[in-house]
Amino acid sequence: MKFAVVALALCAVVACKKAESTKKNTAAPVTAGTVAPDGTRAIPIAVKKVGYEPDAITAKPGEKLKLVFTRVEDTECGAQVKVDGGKAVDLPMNQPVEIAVTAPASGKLTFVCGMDMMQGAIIVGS
Ligand SMILES: [Cu+2]
Repeated sequence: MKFAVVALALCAVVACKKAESTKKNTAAPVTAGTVAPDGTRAIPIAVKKVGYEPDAITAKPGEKLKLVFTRVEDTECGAQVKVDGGKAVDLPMNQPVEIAVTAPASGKLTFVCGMDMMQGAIIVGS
């Protein structure tokens, strides 16, 4: 129990720092990725202590995406990810975990850590 409280406190500190740096990252959203023959775009996302890299990804309305999360740094915070308010998915260390999503018609689709602290978003542009 005590450990959980400490982990949560650490997580809050990281999330706080992250909130500041997110503003910078959002200015240059990632448009890259590998497009499969069926049109699905795979986007590698590294899960680090400071958050998701990239944490802002632009997509076309309704675009089919495959988010490939890889937890590369051992952080309690990044051990699980929830995409678009879905259920928490475990992210083992250094093991890519693919999550298929469809970009919304407009606005954004967010992904967060198991504790709703680290955040990233798929941002729909034209
Ligand atoms: Cu967290």
